[in-house]
Amino acid sequence: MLGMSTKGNVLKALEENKGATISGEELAGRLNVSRAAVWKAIGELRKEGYPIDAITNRGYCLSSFSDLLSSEGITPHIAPSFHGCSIHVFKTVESTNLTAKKMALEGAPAGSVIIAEEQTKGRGRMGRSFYSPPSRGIYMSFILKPRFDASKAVLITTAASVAVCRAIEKVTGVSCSIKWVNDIYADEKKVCGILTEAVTDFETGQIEHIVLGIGINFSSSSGEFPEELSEIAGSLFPDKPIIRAIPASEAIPASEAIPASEAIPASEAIPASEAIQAENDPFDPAPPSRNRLIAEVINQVMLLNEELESRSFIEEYRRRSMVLGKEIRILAPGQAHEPRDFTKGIKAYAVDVDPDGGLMVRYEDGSFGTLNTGEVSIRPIG
Ligand code: BT5
Repeated sequence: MLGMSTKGNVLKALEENKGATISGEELAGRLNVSRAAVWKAIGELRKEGYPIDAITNRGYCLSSFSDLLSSEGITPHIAPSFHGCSIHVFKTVESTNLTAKKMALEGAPAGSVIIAEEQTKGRGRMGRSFYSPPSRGIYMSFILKPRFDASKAVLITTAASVAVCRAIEKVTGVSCSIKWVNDIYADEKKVCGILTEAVTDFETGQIEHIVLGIGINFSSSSGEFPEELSEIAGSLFPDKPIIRAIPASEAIPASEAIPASEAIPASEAIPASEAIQAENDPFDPAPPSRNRLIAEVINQVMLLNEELESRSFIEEYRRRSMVLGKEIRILAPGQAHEPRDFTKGIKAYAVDVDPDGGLMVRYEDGSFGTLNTGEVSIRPIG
């Protein structure tokens, strides 16, 4: 992980000016380090895989196609009111929910967010697994403190579903709907799953923290999913171009001195205020980065988490629901593994979503019932 090192600071400055050129002189001045230190940091970042162009007489430019996860790349997009969130980015973990639970028990505060490039044991509900390949997805877990009656913690999942839809739409333009209770669909394929878990105090038995885990398929192509998911899973950018990787031979040796051609007169330095943000450039072919989407998920989740009690998002949840007004099958947990078999389960009609996020259904005999989070899986018919 990058700390507050020169490398981290250089990365932060490049991420803030992604797609634009910033001179070595400007970087050195801003960070109060030598040009040589900047040059060395650029070399290290390139070795880590960051596509950074060094443009003679102008400076450095982080390609707008760069898509490596880092807190430096996420933070610039976090809304000011949530700058208190502490962001932890890992390369590989078993499950970000597991790491978050451990960190919560060790005292990590509410508002901490744990993010990984890859999960080796990504988890779904009821012991199911969540396919979590490197570079292609977003795997993140929030440590949250339940603000009120913990039995209403299910509302966190409901609110998070709405928050993730808003974030995806805002950043990528891909429209999303929600399959009760925690699946997000785009183009009839599942692009996101949410797993909420409670962290209980061992001694008191009280719920101390809620861990909210969100997995988003970002750029897997349809052929990349394992066979058993090929019918179910989709991603936001199935045709996303691969980032330009810089061959190792081009990596700058740390020992290399600054070439004379690199000396940029101060007058030519591009002021940061003039740097173009890739996101605002309609001609920029680069799709939004995972860092950008992660930041927006944080913004939207934290925002709705403050409004849990008012249930302001329930109406939007209903509007985004894929199942309301449809005939559904209510499957027992074991049956949920057989997605294509619509003869199984109990037939019902999805009537409404209640203020606590429960699904109100009408059974074939005309009786009504409310399904609560985690009890069942459902599949819309036809
Ligand atoms: C979920 O469970 O969809 C919740 C997934 C939560 C994943 C996040 S990632 C960050 C955090 N850390 C974790 O370890 N987990 C959370 P469920 O509704 O039970 O759905 C699981 C089912 O979805 C599987 O049985 C598969 O059929 C399907 N599935 C597995 N991987 C998938 C993927 N990548 N995309 C779409 N569907 C998938």
